[in-house]
Amino acid sequence: MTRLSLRTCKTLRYDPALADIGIVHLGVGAFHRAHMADYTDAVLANGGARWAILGASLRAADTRDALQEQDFLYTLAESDEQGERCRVIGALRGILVAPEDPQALIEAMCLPSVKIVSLTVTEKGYCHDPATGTLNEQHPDILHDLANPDSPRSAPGYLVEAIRARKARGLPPFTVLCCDNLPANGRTVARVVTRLAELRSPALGNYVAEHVAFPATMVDRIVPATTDADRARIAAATGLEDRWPVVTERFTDWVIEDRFPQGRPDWAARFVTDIAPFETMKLRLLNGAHSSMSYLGYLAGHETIAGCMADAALAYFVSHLMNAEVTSTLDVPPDTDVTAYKQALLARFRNPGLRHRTWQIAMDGSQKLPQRLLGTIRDRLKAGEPIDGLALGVAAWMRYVTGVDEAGGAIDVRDPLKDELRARADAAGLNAKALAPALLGIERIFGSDLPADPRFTTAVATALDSLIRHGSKKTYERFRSTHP
Ligand code: CS2
Repeated sequence: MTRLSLRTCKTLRYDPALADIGIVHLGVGAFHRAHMADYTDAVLANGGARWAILGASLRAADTRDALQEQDFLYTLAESDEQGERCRVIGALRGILVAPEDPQALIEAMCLPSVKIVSLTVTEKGYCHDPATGTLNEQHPDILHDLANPDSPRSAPGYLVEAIRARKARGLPPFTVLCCDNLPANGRTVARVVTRLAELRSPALGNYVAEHVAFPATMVDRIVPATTDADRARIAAATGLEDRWPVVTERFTDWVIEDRFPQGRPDWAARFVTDIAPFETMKLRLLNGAHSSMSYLGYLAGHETIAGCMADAALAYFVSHLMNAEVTSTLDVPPDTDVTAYKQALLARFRNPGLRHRTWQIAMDGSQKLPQRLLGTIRDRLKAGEPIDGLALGVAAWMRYVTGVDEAGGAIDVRDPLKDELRARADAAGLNAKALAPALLGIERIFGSDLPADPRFTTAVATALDSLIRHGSKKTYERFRSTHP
């Protein structure tokens, strides 16, 4: 079958070869390719020829290897209940594999045409402490980057070195655009990067604090990992072989704090001055539901989110969580109908065209729980309100990270803290009274306040006890009858 490439693709509305690199993007995974690259593709098609993207992978070469022979074009397959629609995206003009040549990436970040360095490196890619949002100064990659500043490994290490190099060359800094689901993502990344710069030299720290803009964003699009079945189906639909297409939903949303001193593309996003209400609503309703459902669903044997939603008791739990426990903590964004937002979310979760695996969402829970569940729990406790559903989500994470499923099989737990989680779980044994406090003792996740609040510790231990004794399915079925 003919391979997708600039020569064979007949549907691109512009010539990507004529566009300048205006953006360097760190972390060219499926999410970026389905989200920011899609918005940028529309800008290029509308004549915004200064804004092509040069991607970089900070770890693996697989995306570059798959895409380079197809001139970095790829198919975006968007689905809703009406079916799937395929489009070719041309915004990505190359991919550097950072570990192969760290200097090449720093040079790219120093191109005078580059005005923005954006990131989707996942929560753990910022080497921060999730409970406090500060740089983890003992992180092995940070220690490495301080010892070898011109050949960094971490995203903050690349940002700091490139900002320093641009300054030394008399070039203005780029704007740093975080597109990960971190709480207060602009401010958090600013804090982490400024601290790393300061550890290199106080003057560099001051320069970052004074001159680099870190606008916050709320990003939203569900993007499951691509499978071979997706590749085959998309090739059959388009008539062109694409080694790494991306599958997503029709829905997409992007809210951006409009602070770009060096200019920005005219993305069809929503530009606002205060991002916080948008971000909190999305992290707590969408991602909070996603994480809770992924742990409970995985334990109950559900492979996908659509499968979880087809289980009436689990779907009930998710609605209850949103309506009875999360909504009261939100400061609803302007012009937003939160009831309609929740209804749309449930429909998105049910999308039969997406095989979004519970195992994929369950990854990196230690980095996700604080902004998805724990902030909501803090607000509910402050207001003296019940947290049963939220506590069940946290308990399901605890049951999951023991690494042993309900049938005694192994769970492939992926998490930067997985060794610590496993060691604590093994020492405690499958006993809620020991396991809950053992895991709640990880201050980097839970801080020091939550483990000291008996309303929280009791709710989590009670839910965990039920998960251990009766299994996940019986536990959320019982939840439905006790929380009408
Ligand atoms: C998911 C998110 O994998 C996960 O943790 O919750 O990637 C989610 O699909 C996106 O944030 C949706 O915008």
